[in-house]
Amino acid sequence: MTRSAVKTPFQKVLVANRGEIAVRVIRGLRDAGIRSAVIFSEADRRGLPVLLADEAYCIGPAPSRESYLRAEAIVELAQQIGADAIHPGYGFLAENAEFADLCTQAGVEFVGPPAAAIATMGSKIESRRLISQAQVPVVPGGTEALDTLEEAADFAAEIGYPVMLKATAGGGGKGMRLVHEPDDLAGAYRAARSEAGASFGNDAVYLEKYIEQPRHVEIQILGDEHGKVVALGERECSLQRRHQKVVEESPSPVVTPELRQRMCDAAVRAAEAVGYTNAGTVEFLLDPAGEFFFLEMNTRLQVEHPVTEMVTGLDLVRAQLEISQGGHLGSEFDDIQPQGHAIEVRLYAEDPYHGFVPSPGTIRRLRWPEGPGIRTDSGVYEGAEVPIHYDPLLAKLIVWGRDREQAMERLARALSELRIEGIRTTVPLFKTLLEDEDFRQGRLDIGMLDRKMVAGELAPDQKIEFPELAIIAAALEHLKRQVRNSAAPVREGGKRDHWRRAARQETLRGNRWS
Ligand code: MV4
Repeated sequence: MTRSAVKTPFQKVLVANRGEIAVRVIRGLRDAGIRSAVIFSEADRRGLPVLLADEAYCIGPAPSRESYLRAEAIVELAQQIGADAIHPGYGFLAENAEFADLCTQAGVEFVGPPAAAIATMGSKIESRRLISQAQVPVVPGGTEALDTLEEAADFAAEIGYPVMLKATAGGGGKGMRLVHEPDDLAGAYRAARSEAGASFGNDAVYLEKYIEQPRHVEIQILGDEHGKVVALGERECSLQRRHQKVVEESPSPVVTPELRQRMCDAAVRAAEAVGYTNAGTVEFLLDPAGEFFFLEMNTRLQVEHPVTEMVTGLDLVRAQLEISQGGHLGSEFDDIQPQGHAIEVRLYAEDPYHGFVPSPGTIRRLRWPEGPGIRTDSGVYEGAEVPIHYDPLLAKLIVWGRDREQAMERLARALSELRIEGIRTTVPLFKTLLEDEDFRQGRLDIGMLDRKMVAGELAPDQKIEFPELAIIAAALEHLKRQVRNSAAPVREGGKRDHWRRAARQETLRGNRWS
């Protein structure tokens, strides 16, 4: 990228985030030779970002409202320490138009799009209007708020059931209701409005046709401040639960070069329609017939940006920084084609087999996988505390292979090397997922993970690798326990389960730490 003469280069940037994304941005800054400063809450005093940044400033107590969300205090801090810009990461203040505005007013560059673009994309009906005018296919439905139940009923009858009620201020599934038939509309309409009101302080809702069994495919875009917008290909993000993505990959197993071109062109038109600059993501639903529809735009760097980095060779944080310093997107960003295949799995401090309840605590042992095609983006280290106050994403494991098969092989290897002890994580889920035939074949849709979890198809401990060893180990374990508990009677029920569990534990013990 070439620099503009208008803006002065950054010397110091304040990272207004925590965890793995703060670490990612700090790394980008160091590569670019820019000094990094990071904010932290009292709960994150010993966090990895604090260790890695050049400067670190406590911004308040643990609750986000009193720390990472203190817009004014963060901007003031940036001014005090002489930071030229603020990088918001994702979450917290990243998609807050007022915060972006506040930065600009204070003469601190906001590393992200203009406040107006954030605001426009924050309104679902406004963005649908603008974007359909730009010849981007949007999900069939309305572009007006439905003020009465009667209006909603008339419009639903017109577009045909099933329909989806959505909050105009929404996103992320809040205030959203699926309605299969006219009899269910009244209840859903009331529920959607009250949930929207409670969540967004705005209870306006509109209607869309419901798209069945779609995939979630999104396009990464970059826009510079001189009118150039480029698209960097897609990420397949269908594997999610409750609007929380779990696995992402690029390219999508079903996107052909021709479809990619059309989706990329549509994403560029969507970004241009709102005067977008910096990094952004245009989300689409891709239906089983191969038709795609604009869903919403995320006006930030996303969690899953590394899969795009792995297949394009680009550094998106670096690109963001260059764009914010007035840089031009050069020809190296033109006609990007994915090279090989990347898969990311999100390592959450959550127990996937108990409703994904958060599992905070101390990471007692930690060993990252290494070797060809492996990347870990982490916010933790051995001995670190995982606080309860924030999103439980610990790290992301990203693998690259020449094709999807090799990426899956390497993911299996990486997961077999990875050890995280002391807290529960989503790691065992990925091991079973890699053995799932639908996943292996790339047969994904947005409901797949929930269906398989409910059906118990991704349950752990489905196979014992060395049956003979396991039986001997189990017998030993059983005898030990019988001796230990000799006063207590051996329970009859669940005996087989107990044996299997003991066998499993004993087998695993054999190949633990050196
Ligand atoms: C939809 C849809 C089907 N049809 N809209 C979920 C969150 C919000 N961003 C939009 N969402 C959806 N909108 C129509 N007309 C299905 C979803 C949806 C979804 C979308 C993307 C990724 C995961 C999802 C999980 C459930 C529902």
